[in-house]
Amino acid sequence: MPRSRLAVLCAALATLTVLFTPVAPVAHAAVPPPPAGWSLVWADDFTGPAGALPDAGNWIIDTGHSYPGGPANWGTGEIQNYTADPANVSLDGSGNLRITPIGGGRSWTSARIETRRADFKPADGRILRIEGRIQMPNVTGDAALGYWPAFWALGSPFRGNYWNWPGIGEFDVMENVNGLNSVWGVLHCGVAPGGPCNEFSGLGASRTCPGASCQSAFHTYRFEWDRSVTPNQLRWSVDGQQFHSVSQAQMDATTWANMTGHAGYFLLLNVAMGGAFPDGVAGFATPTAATVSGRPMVVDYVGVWQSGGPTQPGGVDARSTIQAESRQAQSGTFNEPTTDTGGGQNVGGIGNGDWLRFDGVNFGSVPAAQFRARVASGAAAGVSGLVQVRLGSPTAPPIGDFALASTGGWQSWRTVPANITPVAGTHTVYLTFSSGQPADFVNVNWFTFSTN
Ligand SMILES: [Ca+2]
Ligand SMILES: [Ca+2]
Repeated sequence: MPRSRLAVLCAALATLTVLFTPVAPVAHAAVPPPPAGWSLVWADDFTGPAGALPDAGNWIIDTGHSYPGGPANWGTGEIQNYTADPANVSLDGSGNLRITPIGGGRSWTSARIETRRADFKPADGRILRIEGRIQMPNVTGDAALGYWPAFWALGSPFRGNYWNWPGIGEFDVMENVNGLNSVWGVLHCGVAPGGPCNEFSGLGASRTCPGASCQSAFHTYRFEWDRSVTPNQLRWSVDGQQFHSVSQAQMDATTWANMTGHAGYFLLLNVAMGGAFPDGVAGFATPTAATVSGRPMVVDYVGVWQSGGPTQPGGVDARSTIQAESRQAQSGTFNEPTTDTGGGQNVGGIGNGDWLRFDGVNFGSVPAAQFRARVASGAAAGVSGLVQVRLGSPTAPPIGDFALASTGGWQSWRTVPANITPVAGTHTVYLTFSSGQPADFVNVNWFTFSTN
């Protein structure tokens, strides 16, 4: 629920005379492949027949004037009735989604959709990129009064609660009102009114679209949540040009944790009509009798990517779940089926002097200081040993270890943590096993590393 904001800036922008050369927008582009070292998390290219609703496997269509039991008028004062009518929301048959407000006076319909997935969040030490290629409704001046297109994200705890905004967090990747040639990027957090995000305005910035106007052409709107730097950072850009950022250091730890510590975010696309933001910028109630019907927001694709992953063939992300049986080399062990959650195999037959080798384990630029392994043991009473992590050689000094005795059975699994000497970059990792007695003492299903 984007809110009114940045009144001074808005007033200045509202009086700008905008000059631009119309450029025929490219109608359709494929979802970009991941940059080198990145991976695709999720995307929708909006491919399908003209008139079809967006893929129900990806999207929930919100209808009416509020969530069930949620704030009236979606919490923003917007006046439209959202529908699931293809006239308001449908594919165009050329690889785009169209969200189209229809109406006049104070009676309007439009559409709002949100992703079923609500877990968009960067892994520890990684960057999450949320991006959409969008042409705003192609309408300006008095005819555009009240148009409020948006591409944004809400923290997953909002779904089903509807009264915990803004603590759960809101990232406005792209917002625009009244047909102005400007994109707003805004963070909402903390408490309202006031708080560390200066609600109800939020922490925002805006700029004109590069080249052709926001209304006359597609532009690429991007938000990044960067957990690879300390302090963490949020960044907004249009066509690759950054225009806003917020640092973790700008707010207290509790506010940041409430905004980022949950399961992640879901994404929304909508075109509202009227409400606090367009009214505040216009200085009067919108829409008006001059507002025209039927100008769609056109969305070519929405995609989510994450940085990290293997940096060499056969390598692996240190922060992923690394299966023990995927080792490139070993000594003294065997693979066997496991009944642990997720199935697959574990490594068994592990005793003193055995080892497993993993090539190209990428820890990234932020050092990992924690090791966790999924282990089980059916060793006899009094039998125990050490699970050790070493870099580069099975005889290098261990960077961390933990001791294990019987867990109650060779398929009785538990996840055991250990501190390690912080490590960054890409390494060959050895798990080595040490015991003062000859009997096997541990099975390993998987392991992983994290910052702390
Ligand atoms: Ca497309
Ligand atoms: Ca396994």
